[in-house]
Amino acid sequence: MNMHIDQAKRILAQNDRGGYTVPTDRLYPFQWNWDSAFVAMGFALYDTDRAYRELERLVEGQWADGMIPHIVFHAPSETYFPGPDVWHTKHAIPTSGITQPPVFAIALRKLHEAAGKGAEARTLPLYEAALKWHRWWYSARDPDGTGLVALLHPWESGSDNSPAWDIALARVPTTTDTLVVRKDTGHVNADMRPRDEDYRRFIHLVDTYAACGWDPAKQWEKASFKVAEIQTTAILLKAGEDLEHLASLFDRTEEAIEIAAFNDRTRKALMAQWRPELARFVSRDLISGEDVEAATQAGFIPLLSLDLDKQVADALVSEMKAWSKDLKVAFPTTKPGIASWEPKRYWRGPAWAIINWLLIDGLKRNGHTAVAEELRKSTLAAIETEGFAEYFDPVTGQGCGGLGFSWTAAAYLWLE
Ligand code: 2M8
Repeated sequence: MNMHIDQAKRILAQNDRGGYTVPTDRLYPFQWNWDSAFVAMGFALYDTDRAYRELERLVEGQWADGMIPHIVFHAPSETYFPGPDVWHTKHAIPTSGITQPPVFAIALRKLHEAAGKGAEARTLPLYEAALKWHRWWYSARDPDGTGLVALLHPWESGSDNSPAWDIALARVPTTTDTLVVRKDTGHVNADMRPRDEDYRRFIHLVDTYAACGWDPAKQWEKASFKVAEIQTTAILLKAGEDLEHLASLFDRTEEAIEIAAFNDRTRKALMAQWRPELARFVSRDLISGEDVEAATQAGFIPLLSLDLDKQVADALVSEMKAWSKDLKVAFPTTKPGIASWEPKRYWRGPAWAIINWLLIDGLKRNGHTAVAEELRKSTLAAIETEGFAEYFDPVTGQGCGGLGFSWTAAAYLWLE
């Protein structure tokens, strides 16, 4: 018996706060959106009831307009900033006012399949919640019908301080109405976290949207950060495929047609973001109208939801290999050696188990099984050596950030 499996399950149990799982104690004391979707997939392997609970508790935070917030503040905690008082949202259970990558429907399909006979009654309400959320993405975050969805805050990407945001975020003022009192740097080394200036801009955006009363149309108009983002869009498309599958399974024919139309539009739009000269896909800054050319992991995530021509897939894979050369742990979230690369600073270089998970699925989908297998083994080895850290320094392999981390545990269970 592999003892790491037991440890992974123990971490998920320790981070349980009553049907939902915190990412890690103290540093992240609430329920996070995409963390919970990954965690649900982990639970689906051995406890489907608990896996459903995870998604059901997340949906308690869903807004009337369909958005599922990035944080649900089920119970108070003083160990995190910004807490509910900063967001000024109006939902019965306090939540943040922004969202996160829609991994939810990917998890739901896996869970439905794992639960087997009789699962439909429990899956259906969650399917409906997911459909409402996908409709929200297309209406609130792609009002012009381009097929790519936009983020109005770097936190929505899940890759908070990625170099992908450097140009767009520099336009956001550092002034805030809210006093910025960081708690994260009391839990982990400040060198591993976003900078103070990033936090001031993050909070400026929160203040701006709170002043819009969290109305999507007003936010769209006032946003000084607006990026049509490929990592999120690629995840939305994969989730859309899984949602379409569930709709057909449940004989929801009209909904299946509606979702298929979303997916078709997005598939074409995503493909149009391929840049052969960079051997990557790129996001688009909707304020400047320019491509986001920063070299980050996001450029490879479309592998997850596109069936690429061999030539394109081969080019992506050889670029991925070039980035991983000489690293102890793949896959780096920023291209090693470039000016913005910082191997210990959060989303500016480190390797993350959940990103590897998405890439592994994408590599397999596109026929690169040997590379997928290599990445799977290196992810497991990193965890077995260093423990269930939030992320890993790709040069030294050191586990960094928070420890006893839920999504790293879920990734281990899934990839093992
Ligand atoms: C990190 O983000 C939060 C804000 O949402 C933070 O730094 O305070 C990111 O790694 C994000 O992707 C993740 O969902 C969250 C909880 O693990 O932490």
